[in-house]
Amino acid sequence: MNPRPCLALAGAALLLLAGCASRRPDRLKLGAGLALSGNASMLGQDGRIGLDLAQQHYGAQGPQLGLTLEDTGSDEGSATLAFRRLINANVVAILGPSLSQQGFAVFPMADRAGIPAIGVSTTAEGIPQIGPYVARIAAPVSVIAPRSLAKAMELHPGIRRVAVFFAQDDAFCSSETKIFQRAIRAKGLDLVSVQRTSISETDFQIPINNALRSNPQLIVLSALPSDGGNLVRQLRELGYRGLIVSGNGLNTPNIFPVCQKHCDGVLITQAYNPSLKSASNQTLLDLFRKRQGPDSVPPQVTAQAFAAYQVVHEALAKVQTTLPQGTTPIDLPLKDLRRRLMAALLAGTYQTPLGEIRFSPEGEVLQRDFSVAQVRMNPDGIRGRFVLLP
Ligand code: 1QQ
Repeated sequence: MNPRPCLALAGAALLLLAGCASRRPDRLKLGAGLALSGNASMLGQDGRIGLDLAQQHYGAQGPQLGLTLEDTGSDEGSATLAFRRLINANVVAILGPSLSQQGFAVFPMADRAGIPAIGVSTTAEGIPQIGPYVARIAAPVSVIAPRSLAKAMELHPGIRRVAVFFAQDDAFCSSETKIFQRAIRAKGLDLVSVQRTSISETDFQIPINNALRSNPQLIVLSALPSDGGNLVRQLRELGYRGLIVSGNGLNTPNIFPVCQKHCDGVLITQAYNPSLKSASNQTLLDLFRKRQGPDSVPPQVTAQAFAAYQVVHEALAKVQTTLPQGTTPIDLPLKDLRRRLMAALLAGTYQTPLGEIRFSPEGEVLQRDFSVAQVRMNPDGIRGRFVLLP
């Protein structure tokens, strides 16, 4: 065999290798895992829009970020596979997942790998405590849930008899109902019925009839969008006329086609106020309206996903300021960069579309502004709005 071509080939390979070793990627990879399929995709799709808009706005500003988005599906198994792919892709941080039920499975993976993981809409108790690399942008159920109950009592002070429904096979619903039930008792109300449902059910005739036998004046739901939307519709179809308070699981306009005209009147706390006057909210509104139409309003999860991207971007920019001249975050070993990013993220204060936010040392979001909305459906019974109450 003539050694010449072999030598030439080996030389070329060496040159290629040297080239690869010295060529660093031109931007960092930011990972995201959201429920883009399955029941929870009604929430995940809202999040995806927020990430797309943030990528549009922040992606090209230094430090430049490329977004790698994976579909976590709506269960723990699919979320685990998605997070495994993100970890293997050497992302600098991960935004997501959509559901607390998934978060309890995947946050420990990110934490063990030393990758900052920022929950976008995971509100159950105990999420930030999973580990030092876990934080969340979504305010916890303990802060959110009592507000809608208080608003219901303000609107109808005569209410005494309250029934509760919760999906027993979802970590967020089980966590949220504990907060609701505690708040109901703390107000001296009578908890006349507690009905356990499932996120995979769509027919609630039996638990509804059970609850209605105790004549509730208020019904409080902890459910996800698909089961919860059906539950609201069937409560009305089976004759319930009283007030309905829903937890965070129905916090998306994507429930409107499910409960249709029967969504009207549902009370639900909002961690996002679209009419907030701030530069960052104006940025979100402008980008959202350009994409979805001039009268459209970003849903809460869209604003939360946008804010999650924003805090990572701003924390990376902060890391940049601590580096020697001529060095950028991408020059750091990834492990070191992730450690510095997490420390910077927890130390910062951020002006986001959710208002000013900070984090506790444990990674819990500290947010000041909340509102309670009431769903108002259009006469077509298909489209509607979350109207913020004074
Ligand atoms: C959670 C949630 C979701 C139901 C709302 C997006 O709050 O799983 O924690």
